Amino acid sequence: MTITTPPEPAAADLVDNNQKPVGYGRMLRKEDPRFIRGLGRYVDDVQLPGMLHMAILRSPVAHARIVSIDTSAAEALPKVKAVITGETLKGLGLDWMPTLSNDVQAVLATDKVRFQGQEVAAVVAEDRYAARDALELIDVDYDILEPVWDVRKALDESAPVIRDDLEGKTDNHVFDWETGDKAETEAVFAKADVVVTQDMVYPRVHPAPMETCGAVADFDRVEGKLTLWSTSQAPHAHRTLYAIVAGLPEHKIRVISPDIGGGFGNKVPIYPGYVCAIVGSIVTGKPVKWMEDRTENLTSTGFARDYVMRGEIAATKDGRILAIRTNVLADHGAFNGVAAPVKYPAGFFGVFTGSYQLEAAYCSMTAVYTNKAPGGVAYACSFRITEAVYLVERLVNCLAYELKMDQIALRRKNFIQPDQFPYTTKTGWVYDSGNYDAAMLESMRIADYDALLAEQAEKRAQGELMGIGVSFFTEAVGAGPRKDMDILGLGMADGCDVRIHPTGKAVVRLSVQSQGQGHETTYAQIVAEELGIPPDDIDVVHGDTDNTPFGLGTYGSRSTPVSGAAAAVAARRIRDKAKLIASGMLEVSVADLEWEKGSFQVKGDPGKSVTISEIAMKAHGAGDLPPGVEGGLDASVVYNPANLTYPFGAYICVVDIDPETAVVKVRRFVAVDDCGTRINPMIVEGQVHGGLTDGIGMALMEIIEFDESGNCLNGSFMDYLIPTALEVPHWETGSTVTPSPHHPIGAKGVGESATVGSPPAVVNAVVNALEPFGVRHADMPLTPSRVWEAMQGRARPP
Ligand code: MCN
Ligand code: CUN
Repeated sequence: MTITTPPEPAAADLVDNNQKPVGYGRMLRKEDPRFIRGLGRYVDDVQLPGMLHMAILRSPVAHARIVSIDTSAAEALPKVKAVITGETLKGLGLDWMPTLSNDVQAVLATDKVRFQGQEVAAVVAEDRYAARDALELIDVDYDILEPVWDVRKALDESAPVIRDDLEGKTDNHVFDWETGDKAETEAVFAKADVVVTQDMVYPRVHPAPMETCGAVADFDRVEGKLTLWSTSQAPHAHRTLYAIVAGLPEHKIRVISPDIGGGFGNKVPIYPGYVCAIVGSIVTGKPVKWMEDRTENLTSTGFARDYVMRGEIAATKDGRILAIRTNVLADHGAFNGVAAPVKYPAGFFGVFTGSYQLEAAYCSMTAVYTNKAPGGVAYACSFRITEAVYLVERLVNCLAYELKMDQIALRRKNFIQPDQFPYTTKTGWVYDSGNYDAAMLESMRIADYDALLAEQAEKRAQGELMGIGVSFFTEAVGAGPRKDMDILGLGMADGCDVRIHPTGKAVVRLSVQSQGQGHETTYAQIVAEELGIPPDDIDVVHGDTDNTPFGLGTYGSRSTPVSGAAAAVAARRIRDKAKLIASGMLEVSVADLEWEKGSFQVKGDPGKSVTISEIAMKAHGAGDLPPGVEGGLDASVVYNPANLTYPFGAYICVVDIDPETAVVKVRRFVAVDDCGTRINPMIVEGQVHGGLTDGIGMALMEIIEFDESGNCLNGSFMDYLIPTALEVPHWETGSTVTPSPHHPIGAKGVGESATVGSPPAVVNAVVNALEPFGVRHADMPLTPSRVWEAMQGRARPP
């Protein structure tokens, strides 16, 4: 077995935190000293005087009418301070709340429960134990209804109507959506030599962040001010929604998201628990803490995927791809709680055209309600690009299988070429920049693709099951241009304030919010690069609506494309102002000054210069500034991106399958990512490592399933398997750099790239290994039993 170790970073690439001044490079994370010593401050670490604790009673059944709720025994428990039901909330107009996609969701059920785990009542007590004990004493009489658990039957005439709360609703239909040109696509399919059709399922999975969701609500009756610590990826957007929903004045709400133990999209929605904690605090006049347990997180919070897809690909017999067509059935659970820009009911699934030049493309989709938890957009999904990339990358391999063509050769023949960018796809997306073949070739070089093919031929001759799987993805991240992207009417711009103190130290305030991505480091690096101030002298503040500019938060890998751009532009504005001040200090005209990282110097006389800290002192200090220049050295930018950024990558996965047990072992994984300019290559690699691990999890073991009664079968880590160090190989990462032409520093987002790109590579590898059995497709998760069934010619959908 050969495992290649990636080359050590070149010395020039390594950045010492103390080396001054510095900018981009492999700087160690500024947040790590606190995290690795257990000194992070998470929501559950918040302790306030007199704080009470809340627990939530959840429905044990998937679908039932609520006949009655008796809370008297619970209320009689000595330590119990309040029991809240849907009826309590109804009095406040809070029994239903809007979701992020213009649906409504029950905060606490009043009429029916619509999924197992749905919130029914909340108890506020002196401690967590008493609150939990009290839950047992609440008596709910349920009239059980037939559940809709099979998405394929949700639209049957006989299916019970889940959302009878919606006026005039007589079925379980959520929306229909289409993109591309149907007639044109039909015409291209009609003339194609080869058409390959494949049904595939992207199963329901869960982001399962290490920290579950929770909140501490503190309503100050004197000030009339609500402070809410919550596990939120979007504190500003949440605050605005609380203002709108609860009718609280927005300036009297402060949302703080302290350290977050992983989000992965799970912490984008507003959950009933947050609202109940707020109501609990208003009712009791005391701070109220609510933290979910693992089962609550897995069974009731934002899931991901759950797409049943039919894909069709049309090509010439020599492997020129002509068109792709797909029909999707989307399971949205009991409430449409998808968090995507409102114009995009299916998120950015529209990029299912992939990285290829097509003559036509068309997609139609139907979304339905089922008796399952709401969600849909989560788990590093890039707004459903995970599903899109899986579809197209599986289809390309099905085509390669039918044409008996090499999977890489087929891709290379069809790539969009460098001189075609900006490239408008058949579904209307404008890819900003790319050099796909370069990334593909780099992945082949690292993997030594020819040697792998030779090894596979040898192993096959001996009856061994070795598989090689390739995927190539293009993502669309950085939502987005406010002319076409908003969430509930809030434009998707994000902000950054940069303030330079008199002594030259800086504070950077961001509207985006880190959940582990290293923002405290990388935003300091962006400003350091622009201003020459050492990153250790730059503090990054985020996750507090009272202390940061408004913006829509972190998801869809949008922080770097949006707030990252804002930080660079703000720093440049400061540099422009610093130049004016420097010209006064040096008594030369602005035209005679040149910027040397960290100082302005007189052209041709480097001895005459002023540093950025000298300028900062002057900006705040005594004496006149040049005419028209105000004191201080601050800048504030709200960035409206011109376009999304389109990172891409080439992945090669090598698996071995035990022919006796059907256990899949991922032996090698090569990932070449291109996210344009890399601010901190070490952090980028960390993001990629995490995403690749996600990909192995989804491809091989993760699934949220339901039985015929609508019971969730994966409510604990005993039943919801996630990958550990044992299942993942030594990652072999590489890079190419194709800057984004419209981003001020040429950076593209990367946080979700590997989660998006890796599942098809793993599945392609497993299916490739099973080629001797005549297997063209098998659905995730490729557990030993599913692989075994595929080997017996009985591949089954989940
Ligand atoms: N970066 C860089 N150079 C680039 C691009 C990014 O150095 N060209 C750095 C950024 O500065 C940032 C990190 O990489 O520190 C990720 O940046 P970006 O791609 O902009 O993504 P976001 O910061 O917006 O993070 C969101 C993304 C999403 S949507 C999910 S889901 C996910 C992911 O990040 N959730 C995560 N990665 C995660 N990593 C951790 N540890 N925890 C999560 O919850
Ligand atoms: Cu879709 S998961 Mo990330 O966008 O927070």
